[in-house]
Amino acid sequence: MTIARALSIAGSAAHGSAGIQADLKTFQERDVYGMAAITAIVAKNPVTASSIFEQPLEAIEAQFYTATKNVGVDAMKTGMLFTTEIIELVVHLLKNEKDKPLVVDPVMIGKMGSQLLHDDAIETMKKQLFPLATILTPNRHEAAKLIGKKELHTIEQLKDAARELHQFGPTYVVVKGGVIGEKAIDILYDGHQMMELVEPSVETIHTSGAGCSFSAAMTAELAKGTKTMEAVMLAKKYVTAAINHALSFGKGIGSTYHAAYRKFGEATNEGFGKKIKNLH
Ligand code: PXL
Repeated sequence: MTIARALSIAGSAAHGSAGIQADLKTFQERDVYGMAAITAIVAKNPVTASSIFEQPLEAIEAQFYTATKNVGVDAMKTGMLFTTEIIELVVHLLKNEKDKPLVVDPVMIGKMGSQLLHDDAIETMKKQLFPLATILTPNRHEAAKLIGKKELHTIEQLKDAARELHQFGPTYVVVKGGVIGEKAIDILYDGHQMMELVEPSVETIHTSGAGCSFSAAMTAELAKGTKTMEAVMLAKKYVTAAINHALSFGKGIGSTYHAAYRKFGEATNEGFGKKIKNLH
């Protein structure tokens, strides 16, 4: 049997909703063999301050080679990269796998406010990593910061940000707009066409891991050979279901439910905002 293989180079989120944990769960859900190179460990629960345990560069490099040389990859994704040194190493490593699709999720701040990327690493990420990306997937806050704006509020502002970020060299830009009015809107731009991906918004605070899972689902589809536009649209359906069936564990911001698309199928308008589940 053959199976598509995907590698995530990202942080470990001990709470299980985001980071490497979200990526591996999503790869599994999308029938892709998942691998991980952990850059840092974020140990927290949603109500306490987090600690970040950066991993040594040799450990990151060894994980990358284990995955790419012993197993092989069909697509890759980057998430939390934390420092300039880690970005420079990852850029160097990725050049060995240049022909493989790459999703770059420019993770900066966790849902509870932990800083997952040093401010002084932003320029290196823009200049060195963005040009390697097949898809660049900032959320609206990251997109604003990357183009030196305070916040992006309107769809037009999201589109302008997508145009500006495309200049750094990614093939596609997806700006994850989040909720705008009654809708969850993302912008997809390929340098020519601007598309709006629209789903009804879900009324929930339990969205931890949504961004990671969205970009991981894109990575899984690219690993399987799905064309980029279709990969993004399938990923949007996957993450909409995951948010629609979000999990609350009783404290703070809960988790997107990574298995929701498989278990409950495509989200519909019916019951939106009412499907918040508390399994514990
Ligand atoms: O949601 C962004 C994110 C990414 N990566 C790691 C995280 C988080 C948020 O908690 O911990 C490792």
